[in-house]
Amino acid sequence: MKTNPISELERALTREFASSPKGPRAAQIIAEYARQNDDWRAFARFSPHQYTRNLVARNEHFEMLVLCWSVGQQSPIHNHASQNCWMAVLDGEISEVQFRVASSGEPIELAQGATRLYRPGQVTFINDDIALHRVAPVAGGAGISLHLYSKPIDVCNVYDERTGRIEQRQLQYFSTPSCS
Ligand code: CSS
Ligand code: FE2
Repeated sequence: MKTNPISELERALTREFASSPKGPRAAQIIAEYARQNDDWRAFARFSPHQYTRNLVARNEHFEMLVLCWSVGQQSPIHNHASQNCWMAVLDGEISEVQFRVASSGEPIELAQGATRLYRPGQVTFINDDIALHRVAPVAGGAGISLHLYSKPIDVCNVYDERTGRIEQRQLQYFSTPSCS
C-alpha cells in the first residue's frame, strides 16, 4: 500500500466523507496537508494554453485535483453544480473574485463582490449558496492549488460577464494518475 502523504490525504478524506457527507473537517485536513507536504508536485503540469486540471483521486464521494495556473490564466466565472468546493493554495498566490447573479432570466447581470487573496497553506470554501467566482493567480505570478469537490463535478455553468449568457461547460482533466 502506498504511504506517501497525498495517498494518506486521500484516505483521510475517504474516511471523512464516509462518516460525515458534508465534510466538516475537510478544510482542516487539506490545510494540514498543504502546509506540511509537497508530493503534490508529482501532479503539477502547466500548459501555455489554459489552466490545467490534474486528477489526484476520485470516488463516489469526492474528487481531488491539482490545478496549475500560468501567469495570466484564469477560470471563467463559474458555479459548482450544487456541490461543495474547497481550495487550498499550494504554491504562489491565488485570487478569488466572487459574483452573484443580480437579475433573473438571460441575459443575466452579475454583481461583483469580494476579492480575496490566498497564500500557500490557506484554504477557502465555496458553493452555489455562497457565490459564483473567478479564480486566478495574482497578476504577474503563477500558482498551484489543490481542489476538493464533493461530490465530483463533471459539468458546471460558466457566466459571460459581457454578454450575460450562461453556458454549460464539460470539465476535462489535463492529466490523470493512470496516464501520468
Ligand atoms: N472550479 C474550477 C476551478 S476554480 S474552484 C475547476 O475545477 O476547473
Ligand atoms: Fe471554482
